[in-house]
Amino acid sequence: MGHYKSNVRDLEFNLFEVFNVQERLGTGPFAESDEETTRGLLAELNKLAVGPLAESFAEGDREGTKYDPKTFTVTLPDSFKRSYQALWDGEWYRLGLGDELGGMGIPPTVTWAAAELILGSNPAIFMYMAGPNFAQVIHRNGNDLQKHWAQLMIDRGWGATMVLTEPDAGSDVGAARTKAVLQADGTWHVDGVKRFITSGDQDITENILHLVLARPEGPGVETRPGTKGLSLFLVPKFHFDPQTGELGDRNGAFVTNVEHKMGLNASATCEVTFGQHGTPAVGWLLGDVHNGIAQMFQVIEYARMMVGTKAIATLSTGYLNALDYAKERVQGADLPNMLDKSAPRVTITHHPEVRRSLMLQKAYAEGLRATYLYTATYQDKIAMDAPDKALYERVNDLLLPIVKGVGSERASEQLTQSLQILGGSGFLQDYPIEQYIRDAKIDSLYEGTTAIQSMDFFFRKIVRDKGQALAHIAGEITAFLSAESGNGRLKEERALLKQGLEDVQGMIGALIGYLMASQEDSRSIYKVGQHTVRLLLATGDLVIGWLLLRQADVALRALSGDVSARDKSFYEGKVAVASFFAHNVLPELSAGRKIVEGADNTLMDLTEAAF
Ligand code: ST9
Ligand code: FAD
Repeated sequence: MGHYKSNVRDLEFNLFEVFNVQERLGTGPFAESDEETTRGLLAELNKLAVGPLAESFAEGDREGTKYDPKTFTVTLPDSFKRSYQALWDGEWYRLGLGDELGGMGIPPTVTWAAAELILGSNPAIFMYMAGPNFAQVIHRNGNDLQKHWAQLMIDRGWGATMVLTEPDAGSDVGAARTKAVLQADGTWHVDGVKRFITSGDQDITENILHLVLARPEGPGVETRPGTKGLSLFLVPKFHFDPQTGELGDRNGAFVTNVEHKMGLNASATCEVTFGQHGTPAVGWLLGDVHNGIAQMFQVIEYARMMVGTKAIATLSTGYLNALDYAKERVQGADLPNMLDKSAPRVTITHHPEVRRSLMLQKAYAEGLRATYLYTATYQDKIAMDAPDKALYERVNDLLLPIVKGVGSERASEQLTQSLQILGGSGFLQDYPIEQYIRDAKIDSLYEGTTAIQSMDFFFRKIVRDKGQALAHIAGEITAFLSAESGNGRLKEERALLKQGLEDVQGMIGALIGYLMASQEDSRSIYKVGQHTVRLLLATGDLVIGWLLLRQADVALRALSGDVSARDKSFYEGKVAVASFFAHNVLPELSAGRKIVEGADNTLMDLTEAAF
């Protein structure tokens, strides 16, 4: 058996029993899809994920990428390349594409469910396959010729990168110094050093198109500071015939270093130097407009959803590996018999602490899966041009930092608990969890650290939005609370959820109060800054608690009818995990609210020397 333990049953439960994607299949942009083919698609991809894709997961880590500074090139392990090829040959890159570029015509919920299988099995493969999706952004924003290039990228299987970060411009993208100088022929010469660029080079695709943020200059070009002064340039690794895509000379974008990392070692993280090795790095302005940061955010939104889903996928396989181990490992006596030295030894699933930990891992793995799929339901509605599309876009925007920020933080935290279940064995490379932890840690760092996600969540997605998207979600939770069902079985849990909602609303109220007060006393905003991560995580817990209870509701209804023995256990697990989370996690939100309401600035008054 390979390392990857997928959970197709839970994916299908979310899709068809909770979020009713079948109501959208066969309609509008998804006219060609139906339930049977969707289930078939997941089954087929699952076979690939647990087999050929998972096969190179450990070797990709141990062997890693190889960099040759003489030729500025990166090579990948052979086994990893075979896995990539299997995914490409199956045309799975079409999953996320719209019809105009040969997509599969399936809703985003199904796309992301499918993505989970790849991301849980071998996430670096998914990242190398960014070309078609980035081509879609080029197609959406490009001029007619660039739209054609987007199609070429897909037809010829090119790779792609997103190039923002520089040594002095990480979270603060607007500090970027890389410039692009306008040439007489209308092209631009990009000049600067970017670092930490994922898939900056590889030996699996014939060409790579870099999407580069740089500051434009030249005759008639206004140079502005900050993110709003950045434009987005298309900079190929090799020049190409604009009509046929036939490769030409090497362009001046060279990988000048590859980082040695804690994990995700099959994914090449590169320093890319533009125009400083004797060859100009020629670029083309995307869509002929200076609107770089907004264009790049179209890529970033995909990538943030991807990163959250990656973390959640890894947590799920970590939990399932730990569960399998715990069911086999015999150690110690059952607690009531602890004083009887000759009592029979039991599997560790009998120990209350092991059970508690496994149930919390299950809650976050399944609750976060429900969270990213719930988010994707809004992407379905957006794709369908639903009447309230503008609101749904805001709701999707509000949920993204939860998927990315909460998904990555909870995955890291809970994966260390998955490892703990294996005792000392968990520390060994004989089991995949130590690699999961190393590979998943990056998820709270790239695509905007958790601090950045939390500030985006509060300042942009709540305050600037005037709370509209937030009110929509609160309305959904309130509607659930008032729709009494489940024969009163979840009464206490609903009360706990109601309290959780009030606590999160209380936290937000307090933070808005500090923000308002900062108009008089500018230092008051520090009180907000100290607690945005707390708010993000608390809102995540609230959404998870709610979605688990929604699932429990569905499960209780299923249990009142005829179900197979296997389904009975599945549904009972759903009820149990929702109740556990409500009783063991949601009450913590009240403490969080107290802390936020009692915020002061002593932390900010302290001198650096006192730390
Ligand atoms: C990175 C890549 O880390 C790591 C992994 C790469 C993996 C690649 C492969 C991916 C494959 C994906 C495939 C998907 C496939 C799917 C299908 C699969 C089957 N939302 O607040 P302001 C815009 S890359 C939207 O003033 P500051 C907006 O235009 C590096 N737009 O910002 C705004 O203007 P306006 C990642 C937003 O203070 C403008 O920015 N690096 C949002 O100037 C200015 O906004 C980072 O992520 C948003 N949430 O700058 C940087 N926010 O206001 C992190 C801003 O008029 N840092 N805009 O609308 C930040 O995000 C900062 O907050 C900052 C601040 C840079 C935006
Ligand atoms: P910094 O911005 O220096 O942050 C350091 C610490 O300070 C963090 O804890 C951060 O949360 C905190 N901090 C910073 N600013 C604030 C603030 N205003 N308020 C509160 N806290 C703050 N970039 C690309 O462009 N393309 C890629 O493909 C890409 N892939 C990557 C792959 C890997 C493996 C890695 C490690 C990075 C990658 N990155 C990529 C870069 C990544 O997006 C950045 O590392 C990330 O945005 C953080 O920037 P930084 O590392 O400079 O940290």
